[in-house]
Amino acid sequence: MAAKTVQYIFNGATYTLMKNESTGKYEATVTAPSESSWAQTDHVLGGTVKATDEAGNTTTVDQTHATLGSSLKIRVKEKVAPVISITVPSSGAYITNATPSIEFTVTDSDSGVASAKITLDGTEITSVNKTAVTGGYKYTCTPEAALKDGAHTISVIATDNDGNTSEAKTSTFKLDTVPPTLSITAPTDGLITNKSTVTVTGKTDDVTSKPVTVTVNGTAVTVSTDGTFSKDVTLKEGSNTITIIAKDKAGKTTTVTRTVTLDTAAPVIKSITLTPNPVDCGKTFIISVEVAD
Ligand SMILES: [Ca+2]
Ligand SMILES: [Ca+2]
Ligand SMILES: [Ca+2]
Repeated sequence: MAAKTVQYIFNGATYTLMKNESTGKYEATVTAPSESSWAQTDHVLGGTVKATDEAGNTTTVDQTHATLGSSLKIRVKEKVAPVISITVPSSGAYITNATPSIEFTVTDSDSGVASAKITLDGTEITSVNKTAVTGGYKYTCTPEAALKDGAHTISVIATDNDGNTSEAKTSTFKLDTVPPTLSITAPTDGLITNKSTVTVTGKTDDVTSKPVTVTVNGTAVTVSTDGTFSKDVTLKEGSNTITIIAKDKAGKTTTVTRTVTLDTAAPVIKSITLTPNPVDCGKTFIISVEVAD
């Protein structure tokens, strides 16, 4: 006797199987769900097969069946790799800490993140903290040894629970722990002048993060490609402090100050005394002058 109907109930749909005359088996073509089965019990989807004969007798087998149940379990895998975002240090950043915090996130919208691996300049960082965020994890770590000044590259790859591995995501940043050089060629410190304008000239440089910006008393000045600069400063009568600050792209600064005194008032001769007066021929007398300035 042949079965009258054979049905497959799977993922909320019922399929009627057709008899393959060459094999005698009942078959149907079934489209797998659009989502991974990772979140299901044992990471698989089950199903039910129901066979009915002409007399109306029905046999039902589902995934709990002792011998056939395991044959009904199917693993459904998605194909989209996890998404990686390196947040700190961001690509192109200039930093001043030789053991910086590194942060990145890995998310996967379906099967979920299984693992992530970070390398710094090609060497894996093995001590990484992980906290859950929506759709994945945030990872934090620090370099295992202090970094040298210059460029460094972080690379992260990740794999989801369905075995999809991302392309490597990289971030290249620069460490700069050394402030810029700054030499002031004029004016000399302590200069006293009767000219109300003094020209500040100097030169700056930085090993890691040129170009350097320079301010004179808070005003930005133009720095040539060779690092030289020149800026006229108007002096007030009396003592003037000129502050020159050089700053590299990492934010490291070097400050030089110059004190310049402007004195435009000529001395005043207030009194002149000749003593004794009259004086005897051939004898000495003293001249005494009172000057104010
Ligand atoms: Ca995925
Ligand atoms: Ca620097
Ligand atoms: Ca004077």
